[in-house]
Amino acid sequence: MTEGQTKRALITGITGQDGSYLAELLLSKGYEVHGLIRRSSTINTSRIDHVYQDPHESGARLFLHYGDLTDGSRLVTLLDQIKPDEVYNLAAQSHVRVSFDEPEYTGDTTGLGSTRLLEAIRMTGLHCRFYQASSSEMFGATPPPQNEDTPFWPRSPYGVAKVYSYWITRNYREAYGMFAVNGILFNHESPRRGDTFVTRKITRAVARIAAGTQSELFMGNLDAVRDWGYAPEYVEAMWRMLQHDEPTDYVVATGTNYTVRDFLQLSFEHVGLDWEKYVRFDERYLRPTEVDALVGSAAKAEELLGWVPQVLTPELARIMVDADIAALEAGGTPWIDRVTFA
Ligand code: NDP
Ligand code: GDR
Repeated sequence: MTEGQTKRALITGITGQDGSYLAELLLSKGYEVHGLIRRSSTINTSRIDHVYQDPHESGARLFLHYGDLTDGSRLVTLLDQIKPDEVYNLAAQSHVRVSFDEPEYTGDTTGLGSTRLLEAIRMTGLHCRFYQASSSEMFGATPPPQNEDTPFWPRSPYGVAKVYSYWITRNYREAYGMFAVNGILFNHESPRRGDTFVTRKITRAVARIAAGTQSELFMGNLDAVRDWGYAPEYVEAMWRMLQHDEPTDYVVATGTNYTVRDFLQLSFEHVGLDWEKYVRFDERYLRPTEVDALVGSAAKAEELLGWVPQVLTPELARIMVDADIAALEAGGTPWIDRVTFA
């Protein structure tokens, strides 16, 4: 593309946590943004409704298209129609616990889905840049700190599928000279985090317990250690990776570590409650193989991209609890957190 032209991006997974923030970031930078959405019997765009524009309006820059990572021919027709400059592959069956229940489906979307998208780019002859949402779950049982050189030892069908996607992305870079990069992101959370991930499950419960509408919270392994960052900052790192001169892979993390128990304490104490009075154990939330500790080193992202995390886990817990209280107070009115991208 030539200087001064509007850049065009395609985001798979635009209805998810990261996709919604990334869409806002790119819109704020003047991009035309295209998102892949799945057909469902109920509308599933609540995270992006506040930025949606009627395509009939002049100046609309956000466009949604039906498609699915399991449907390779659709990816070809879409890419041919949109001709994006940048493709962000964020779509996945992203829940680790669920991947043990649905290993084959997880492999199909979280693994093979990336090949379908890369192959669609190759078949359409586009010279676009490609971002793959790789994960710290690929490191699995390899002890922290983890960086770009740490060996993978995935511990779930999800982690295994992400390792496959990581390598196919590198292979297309090496085989076809594509600008294809892996962002190896550690856990990142926000008020838009899916309800069944541990942080959001905790902060929603805290808001309800504080309001007197819930009395207990059932949890699994409280000893797991994670490196929890703030999602709006992590989508900025994704974008910076595709603006860099050379395609390479990066770890994105805060470098700090907290247990699930710590996150419980941080969240409950923000509303003046003692978590131990409310939390109960339920083995259904355990995983057949657990990832004990993930703590990343993002030195390369800092050096090459100038990316440094600002919001660390204690502040993140407060942001999420406050947002869940605000959402409860809004009653049935749709509520979404607002972020400002510089
Ligand atoms: P979410 O689960 O919030 O969003 C996943 C998105 O993928 C949704 O938009 C979902 O659509 C879409 N999707 C799922 N299956 C398909 C499919 N077969 N075809 C098309 N779209 C599909 O994930 P996050 O936003 O948290 O994460 C974004 C990506 O980053 C994921 O790939 C995840 O695995 C990865 N990742 C996330 C980390 C995190 O801490 N959040 C850390 C490292 C990696 P729908 O709304 O219809 O369900
Ligand atoms: P994770 O996130 O598996 O790290 O994957 P999740 O929040 O689901 O679990 C984190 C840790 O908390 C423990 N845990 C529980 N987890 C859930 N969901 N529910 C519980 O009740 C519970 N009790 C304890 C888990 O055992 C685990 O150790 C996330 C996803 O976003 C992936 O897509 C992403 O790749 C990784 O982060 C990095």
